[in-house]
Amino acid sequence: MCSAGTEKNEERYVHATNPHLEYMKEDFLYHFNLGTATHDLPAMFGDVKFVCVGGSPWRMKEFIKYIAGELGLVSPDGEYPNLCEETDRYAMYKIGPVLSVSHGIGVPSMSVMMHELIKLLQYAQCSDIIVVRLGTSGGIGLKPGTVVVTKQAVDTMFRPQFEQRILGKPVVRGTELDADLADELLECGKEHSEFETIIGNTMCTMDFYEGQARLDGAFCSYTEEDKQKYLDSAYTTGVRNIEMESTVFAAMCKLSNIRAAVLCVTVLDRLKGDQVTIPRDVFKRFEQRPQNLMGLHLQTSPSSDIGVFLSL
Ligand code: R2B
Ligand code: URA
Repeated sequence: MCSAGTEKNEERYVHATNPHLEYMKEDFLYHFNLGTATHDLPAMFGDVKFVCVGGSPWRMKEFIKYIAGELGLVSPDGEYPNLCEETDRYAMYKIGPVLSVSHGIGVPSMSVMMHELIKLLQYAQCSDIIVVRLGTSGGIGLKPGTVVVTKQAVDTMFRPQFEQRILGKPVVRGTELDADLADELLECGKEHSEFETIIGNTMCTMDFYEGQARLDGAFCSYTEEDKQKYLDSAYTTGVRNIEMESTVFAAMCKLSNIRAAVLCVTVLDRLKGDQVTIPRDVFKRFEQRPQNLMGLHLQTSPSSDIGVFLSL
């Protein structure tokens, strides 16, 4: 049904490559509580062009309210219902062509959400989709509050790959992101002089504590010097921030023919410490920064041309 066109002027469809899907009479997206038999997915989501994903349900609701305001699409009753009704696994909000979805913490949570999101976009016959992860991260050698546009999502050995165990065997997938989209987001960053936006590699880990070389977890088998050496070597290979979802996110977008980017604000400098102790109001200000860049991108960048989608 959906082809994976990538030529210029050719529509680029979302491509869930699983051959078994074709033989399923219906598909229930369990963690979204949405299904092909129970919901008219093309009617609900067929106009989606931009999907923003982020860890927290609250932040993703704030994002849709913010974007609605920026695009002049404020809902008449001021309400933004959660489209994943009666499940608290993930939250999903929509305004015009923009969908906002939470993904929780870590690779497994992101992976489950992405399987269902990719299928949903395919069932809704969406094309020319852009998906951006808006998140928080620990910076390396950066002033807290800096926004990092991910150049390459790398694993804990600084390789641009994601390893998944399938049928008990390792399967390695590439994590390339869309370079043009990253450049456009970086350009948007230049419009915001109150904080810095840079491009660099993002290291994705399976854990917040030992996985990110922290000294303040419940367990720790290495010294402060070991930690510093590891973070220094990460920096040397181009890593500028650390978070917990980028590699699987990038790998799954690549497999399904979706243009994708990762945009994370840093909430501390890991060369200076491990604990995230910035005041709550500063944190809230910081976490709005990736949203602000996305808002600007939607209004101004060549990939977005939101005006075209709004007048469809
Ligand atoms: C960044 O922040 C979260 C951990 O605190 C995690 O989801 C991530 O990638
Ligand atoms: N999120 C992470 O994964 N690591 C940090 O240090 C901060 C936020």
